[in-house]
Amino acid sequence: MHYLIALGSNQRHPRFGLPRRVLAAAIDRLAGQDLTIAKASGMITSRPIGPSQRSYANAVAIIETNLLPPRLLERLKRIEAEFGRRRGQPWSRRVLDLDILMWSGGAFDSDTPALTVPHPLMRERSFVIGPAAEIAGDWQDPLTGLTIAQLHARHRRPKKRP
Ligand code: PH2
Ligand code: MG
Ligand code: MG
Repeated sequence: MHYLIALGSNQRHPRFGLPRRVLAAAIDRLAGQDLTIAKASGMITSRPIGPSQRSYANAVAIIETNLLPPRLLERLKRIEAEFGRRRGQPWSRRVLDLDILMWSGGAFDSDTPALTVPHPLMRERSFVIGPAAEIAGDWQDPLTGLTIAQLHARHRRPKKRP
């Protein structure tokens, strides 16, 4: 199956360096015997949403793997931990954040937000939808029926007045 995953960093890594380097290293680290990187978007710098003041490097990637969402999430968490991610306050600064956004299996419902696919906040986040439109514009959100390209177009249109 195919997955769309989000990468984010707003803290440097002692070895890899600045957030953009962290994301590049994470993409290298993700690839393996049972997981291939099909496409990676360009990287953007985005203004932080939430309590952390530091700007983020963000990107998305399409990966191909036979792992089901719970196993893939375990893998992502393990890589975050390897990169020195500390479990702290929600949304605090982080060396590496890897989130599952969508998968080719449609919706995956779970009590755990991290395992809910599509990612519940994905549609509102320009730092996700922008890079995603670059490599996965034709992917369809099973909840709204809109493609990523359509979600992206909504972000670009000025907000309607009430
Ligand atoms: N991730 C968050 C909270 N806020 N802001 C930006 N710009 N980029 C992120 O990746 C991000 C965020 C929680 O995961
Ligand atoms: Mg996140
Ligand atoms: Mg996360």
